[in-house]
Amino acid sequence: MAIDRIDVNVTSPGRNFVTVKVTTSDGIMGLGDGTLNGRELSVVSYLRDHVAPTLIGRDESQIESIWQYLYRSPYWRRGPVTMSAVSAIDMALWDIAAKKAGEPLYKLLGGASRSGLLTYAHASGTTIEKLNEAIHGYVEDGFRAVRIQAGVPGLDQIYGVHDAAPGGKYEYEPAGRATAGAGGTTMRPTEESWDTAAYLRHLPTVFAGVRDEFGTELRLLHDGHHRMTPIEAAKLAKSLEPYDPFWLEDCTPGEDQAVLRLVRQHSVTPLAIGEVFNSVYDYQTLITERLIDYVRSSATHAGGITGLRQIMSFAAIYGIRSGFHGPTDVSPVGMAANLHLGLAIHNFGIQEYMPHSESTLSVFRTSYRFEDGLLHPGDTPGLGVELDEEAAAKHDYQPAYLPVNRLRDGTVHDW
Ligand code: KDG
Ligand code: MG
Repeated sequence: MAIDRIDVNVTSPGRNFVTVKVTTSDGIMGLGDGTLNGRELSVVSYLRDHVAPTLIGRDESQIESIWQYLYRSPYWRRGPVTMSAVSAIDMALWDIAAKKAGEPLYKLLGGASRSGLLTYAHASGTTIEKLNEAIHGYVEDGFRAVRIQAGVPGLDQIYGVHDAAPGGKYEYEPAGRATAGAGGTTMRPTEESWDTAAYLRHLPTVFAGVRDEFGTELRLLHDGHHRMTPIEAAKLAKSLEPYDPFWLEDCTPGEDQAVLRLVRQHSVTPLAIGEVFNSVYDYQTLITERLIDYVRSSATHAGGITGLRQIMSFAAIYGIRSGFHGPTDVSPVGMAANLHLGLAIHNFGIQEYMPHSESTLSVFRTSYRFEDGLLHPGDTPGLGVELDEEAAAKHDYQPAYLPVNRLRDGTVHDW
């Protein structure tokens, strides 16, 4: 059998998603997620103009061969746009293979290594009290791990910090949508203020406040969002040690792998990095020198199931575990791909889970489930996600950009 059609769906039920639909000559359909937050249309063009025409007529069961073809054929290897497109096709081909086998995808990846995936939620609050309120909501829902982000006195809006909606849930999407102005649509990433010194002083008090309220058992994670210099990151990692963090994520910009040596020299706080990475080569120094403890990539940005499995096999040799990226800009299709792989690999660590909005879940129907702090991909053949195209068509694409921290004391100060 062969690939007969490749369609690219763009929909915006609350936020933008790019989904590939591959249809085979015997009528089986597979879905793949190629959503790249803030750069969605680049991936759409890449898929429609440069990938789809080259794959029609190929044997859809040759997943590894097609992955290598898409990786090598552009000449320009890697990069987020290319790899998001590769990811989408790869996931769709695995979805098809599992549907043809009549099995949930994890069974084709070696079968379940565990009964469910330890999961962490996103809790945040502008104050420690509000943060604790949000954490209580997640603990009541059964979460055994939470990522904690809090406001810093003296700073206004902080990336990833938002007070929970009534009921304790966090539905914050940091990408700002375009606003219509007199001259048309205004769209540019906003430049926000930041002050690392204030943050470094405040964060240990946040951890102390949460530990006071919840004790020692709850796993606490924190995301530094690439904002620190190496020595600042080392200082933070060391100052959090008394509160036993599960991990400190993106403490420095990930592209400079060697600086993690300095953080490691000063602290035993576990480190996680990689949500902006897209290939195993981005991890070469980090993994071989054991500079991280958790791989943060997702199937959506790191080359699908095939690319992410490559990274995790490499990491396994060095005792490094997974912590796959699962914010709302990874679509339910990408989330399902993460879950199937996570259930199968033996070096699984934890899975991030920021549940999608009702609007998103009315477009994407999922079979994965959350019970007692654990996620499971479900047992529907394939990835277990359906795209309701009629519902998707009701949500037109809306440009949206993530903000950037650049300003300090009213002037540009890049980190
Ligand atoms: O698109 C950006 C988000 O994916 C990112 O802000 C989420 O840092 C993030 C996380 O750890 O989930
Ligand atoms: Mg992150």
